[in-house]
Formats: sequence, structure tokens, C-alpha cells
Amino acid sequence: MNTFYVTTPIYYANSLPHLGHLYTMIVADTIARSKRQRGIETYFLTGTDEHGINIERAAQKAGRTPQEQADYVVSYFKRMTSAFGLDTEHGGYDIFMRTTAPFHYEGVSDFWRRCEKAKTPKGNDAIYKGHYEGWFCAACAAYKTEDEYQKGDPPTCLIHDTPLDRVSEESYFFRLSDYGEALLAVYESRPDFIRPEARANEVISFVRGGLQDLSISRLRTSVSWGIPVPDDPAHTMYVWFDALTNYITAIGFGNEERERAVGFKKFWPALHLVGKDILRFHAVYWPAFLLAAGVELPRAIVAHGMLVDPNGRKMSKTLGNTVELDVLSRFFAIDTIRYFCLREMVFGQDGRFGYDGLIDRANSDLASGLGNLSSRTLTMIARYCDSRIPSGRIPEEKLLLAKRTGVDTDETTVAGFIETARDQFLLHFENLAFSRALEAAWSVVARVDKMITDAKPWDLAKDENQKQTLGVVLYRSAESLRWLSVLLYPVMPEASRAIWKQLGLEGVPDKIDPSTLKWGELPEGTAIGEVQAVFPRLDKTQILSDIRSGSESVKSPVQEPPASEPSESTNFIEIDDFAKVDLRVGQVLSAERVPKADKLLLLKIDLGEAQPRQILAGIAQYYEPEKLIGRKVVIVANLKPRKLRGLESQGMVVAASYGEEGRPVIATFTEDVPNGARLK
Ligand code: ME8
Repeated sequence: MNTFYVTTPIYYANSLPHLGHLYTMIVADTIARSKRQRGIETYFLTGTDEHGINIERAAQKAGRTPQEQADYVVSYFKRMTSAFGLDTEHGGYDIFMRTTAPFHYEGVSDFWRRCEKAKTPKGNDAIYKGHYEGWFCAACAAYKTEDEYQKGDPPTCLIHDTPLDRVSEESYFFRLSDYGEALLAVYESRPDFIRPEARANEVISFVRGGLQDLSISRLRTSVSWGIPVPDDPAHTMYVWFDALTNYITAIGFGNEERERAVGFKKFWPALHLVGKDILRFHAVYWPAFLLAAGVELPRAIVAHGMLVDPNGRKMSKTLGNTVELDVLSRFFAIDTIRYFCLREMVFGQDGRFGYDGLIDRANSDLASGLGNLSSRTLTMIARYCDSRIPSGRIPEEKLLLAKRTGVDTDETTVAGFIETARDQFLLHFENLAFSRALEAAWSVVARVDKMITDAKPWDLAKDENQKQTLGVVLYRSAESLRWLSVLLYPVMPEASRAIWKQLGLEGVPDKIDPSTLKWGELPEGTAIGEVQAVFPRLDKTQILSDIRSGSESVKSPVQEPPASEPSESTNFIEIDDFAKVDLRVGQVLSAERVPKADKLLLLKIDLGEAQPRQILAGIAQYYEPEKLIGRKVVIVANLKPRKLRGLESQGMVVAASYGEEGRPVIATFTEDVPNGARLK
């Protein structure tokens, strides 16, 4: 089956994400969209890594429980991914994976047991119990060897500059030292297993240098916030063992319900997209665990470079040099950020991020480049007409005429040019060389711009004898825009859709395989849509000064929630706001399924009023109607009535909603309470 599975790392739920985290998501989202565009069934995972000392400490500092800490960070992630168009609703990720999900516990336990039963290639037990003595960095969630820390009392992590913890305790070990040869054999036989090549070489030389066994558990008394080791709850699993396994538990490993819903068999193996900072965990430890458990290895591990600050230091919360997502979302369009990340960062290498550069690129490549090409083409089509087709419609190209007369006019060269550029674009894209792919696309922008400048349609329009040529020039520009919106859709979904719509085309370019594009398929005579600037020019001085002064004049959709607030909600309301909601106790008098609506139940509810209320509730998949009869429920009594499936619903049943699929649990009372009583 033609399927594809792409993952980002699951991010630590100890702090809020920044541009670095967004970057990996943007790349993964772009890859997922391009696969879907080609008709490949794709699953895209992102999420949070919620266990370990890291999260425990962050929670403690913020006065939260670890679960509250994770919920708090996740609520921000959810708003952030929605604001940046990366969530399911916007065609982005398929799962926001959380390692506190019960199915993950099940899957990891299963995976551990498999490793525990396994023999290494040298015939030893893959997991054994021993004693660990050494230094541990909570920020990296990794044990540190002597060359990985700065000596001192206590020593500090070379990456995070934070003090290390001394660990001296009983621990389970994974016998990594027995896997060196097996891993090297994998790297050798699969040159694309680790990408880019330079990173693969680093991994290979690390493994050649000899592997040490890995401590994969901590005593519960030292780290309590974690998944218990099966049959030995005095130990919790090492957070990386737990976290890496998310990639398979998310799609169904070790849990039948998930398997049915997604399918490990269907989607595994994955392409793991990671920052180079965590390559070793993915390219050494993870494949070794998988080899032990007898699970197929990933499709590939692709490591990108780090976003660094102007001083070349990795952008990170610990260093306090991050680009905040609320600032970005306040001043820049999503597609501008996506374009910049993919165009400016040479994929695989570190890249500097600065607002100056972002604004310059946005103005040169987007506002003056693609945006200008789009608006000048469409404005001219709106204004001028060719010999036959009135203004406001796509003109005729007369390609056939030119071919027949054997005249090698510009049309053949533009068509030929864009076809070659498309092929280059796709080739670079396939190799994850996004920057070069975009260069190829922008060579088309330049080519078509040149054609317009050379042909001067504004002069042609003045001459009745030149109307055919005018039509040809405008057709070619418009057809090039159609191609560009298909090619660029995975990188800039919103802008591509906007151009597509302005061309007067039906649907969206998200399902058109760019390799099947044929020149001349833009229907002549199509009425174009309303012409609007796709990328308005950015006022650099104003934006930079607003950013520097911390101006809040533009509201951000991803502002940090108040620090004291542990839950998923963000804004406080006044008591008067709450009083507007009339919540009443009701009792279910009858309940039945709604034909042809597999989610809906039709309920009659006694609210202590003269007549029972008719209320529709989307709970049919989780509640048997007959079991609800007589049950006390909470009803929003002053909700504006609305029609669902032709039936009026006069209120709403209040229910909790949890999990990925939003499973409902109806609110109820444990004590007696009369129908119609108000909740306040
Ligand atoms: O390592 N530039 O989580 P994490 C580019 N939970 N990418 C960056 C970046 C930067 N400056 N900073 C962060 C963890 N990233 C583990 C992963 S996976 C089973 C467990 C991105 O929150 C990049 O993808 O520290 C990097 O690898 C990841 O965030 C690290 O996220």
C-alpha cells in the first residue's frame, strides 16, 4: 500500500516551544502535504514528551503537578499549532501524541517486555540489572561521560551549561555495547538511513568508537514521574526509552484499538525528522532498541541543523535567546514564516534567524516576486481583453496557431522552462533540498516577469492588431501561476490557495500531483476571481520598531497563558460572564438514535419546565440510549435553539471531552437534586 509516515520529535513539556520547535514542524508539515498532494496516504505525528525529571522539576517550580505542567504546555502547543495552520483542522498533523496517553503506557510496556526477552547479537540478555554510577543532565535527559561535561563541583553540561546530577543507584541497562556491529551493518547497507551524509558519518564514527551499555531506568524514589518498569514498579523507565517508543505506540503498536484506528502495520516504518541535537538517540539507541524488540527499523532519520542566534549559539530556552512565537505570529503571515524557514535555512545546516532577514526576504521574494507577478498578471487580465475573450477572463494562448506556423515564439520557451523548473523543483524537494527547490520555482517567477517586461502588455493593449499577442502573454503568465500554486502548495498552502482562487479555478491545489501538470490546461475563458495582494509589502522600520519596543498593538493568537494558570483555558472571565450561561439540572426522559446520524442521540429532558426539552447530543458512539433514561444531567438551558438533521435542539448536554477523538463523558450528580435547579 502506498503510505507514508513522518514524525517530528515529541517536545519536552517542561517549557513553551519557540521557533526551533516550530521549524521542525513546518518541515514535517511541508513533507506531509507534498506526499498527500501526490495521493499518498500520509500520517504525520508531532507531540510532547511528558515524563522525567525535567518535567517534574519544571512543574515543581511553577507550583503545578507534573500532569498540570504537561497540560499547560500542551494547551499552548495546541493554540500555537492552530495559529500556524499545523493542526489537523488545517490539514497538518494527524496526531498530537502525548506520552501520558494510556495507550502509550500499554505499548511501551509491551516494547520493554520484548526487549527484556531478547538476546543481543552476541547471545547475551539485551536488558540486565546493574548499578549506575555517574553524572546525568536533566536538560538533555542524558548521562554524560567525562568528555561531555565541564569539570566542577558539580560539573556542568557542555550543551546547556546547567549543573549535572550525581546518580548512584540500581538500574536496568540496555546492552548497547553488543549492538555496534549490527548498527554499522545497517548504516552500511542503507546509505539513506541517516541523512544528510555528513551527519551519518558522525554517527558512524561515534559507533565505531565503541558503545557503552545504557542505563534505561531510574529508581522511582529518584524519578517518580515516569512509566513503571513492567513487573518492577520500584523503577521508572528512562525517559528516552519511553519517548522514542511513542513513534510506534501512536500508530498502534501494543494496542489493538490504536491499531484499528491508525495502523502500525499500515504506516510503519517512519521517516523521523529531528534536530541534529538528538540524532544520536534516534540513529543509535532507537534502532538498537528496535533490533532487540524485533521491530522493523525506521525508513530514515533525517537531521536538520539548528537555528542559531546572531552570535551563532543554538536558539534555546536555557540560553534565553529564542524567537518567540507570539511575536512572529503577530507580525508575519504563516506562509511568510514557512517560506523563510525553508528558503533561508539550507536544510541540514545551521541557520541564523533574524527579523531583518525575514522582512527582506518577504519583501523581495514574496511581495515583489511571486505576489507582484500574481497581482500584475491578474490585474491586467481584469483590465485588458484579447481579440475574442472579454476582460476578466483567462485569454487564449494560441499555442496551436504558433505550432502550426512553425514560429518558435516565447510560448514554447516559457512552457519548456517551467517544465524543466518543475522537474528540478521535485528532484530537490525529494532530496529535502528545499532551498534549492524554491530557487527553481523562483526562476520561473523571474522568467515570466521578464516575458511580461519584454512584451509590455500595457502597450500591446493599445494596439488592436496586437490583441492576440497580448492574450498569449497573459495566458502564459496565468498558466505559470497555476503551476506555481500547485508546486508551492506544500510550502505555502494559504498563498497557493489564494492564487488558485484568484485565477478562477475550482477546488484547491492540494490534491494535484505536480508531476502530472500539463501546460495549457488552464481553461481559456475562465472568469478570474477578485484580485487581491497575496503578500502585502512589510514596513520594515515600523515592524522592527514595534518588535523592539515590545508593542502589543497587534494581538497574537498564541500569547503565553498567565503563569499561574494550570489548565487548558487561557482567558479569565468575570463572574457576570459566567452568569450569562444558564446551566440547569435535567433528567433524561427518553433517548433514541437519530436515523442516518451515527453520532447523534435525540433526548427528551425534564428541566422542571411545563414541557420537556428536545435536545440533540453527539454522544451516540459512546452511550447506549436506553442506559441514559432517568439519568440526571447538566443542560445549557439558554443556548440559542438550532437545527441538526432537521430536528430542533433546545439546549446542550454538558460533557467532558478527552483524548484525541474527544470522547464525551456526561456531567452528572452523586447527590439528589431536583430537575431545573440552577448551577452557579
Ligand atoms: O529533545 N533549531 O525535546 P526538545 C532547530 N523530548 N530546531 C530546534 C531548535 C533550534 N534552535 N531547538 C529545538 C527533545 N529544536 C526530546 C525529543 S523525541 C522521541 C524526544 C527542535 O523539546 C528540533 O527538532 O528539546 C530538536 O531536535 C527538538 O526541537 C528538541 O526538542
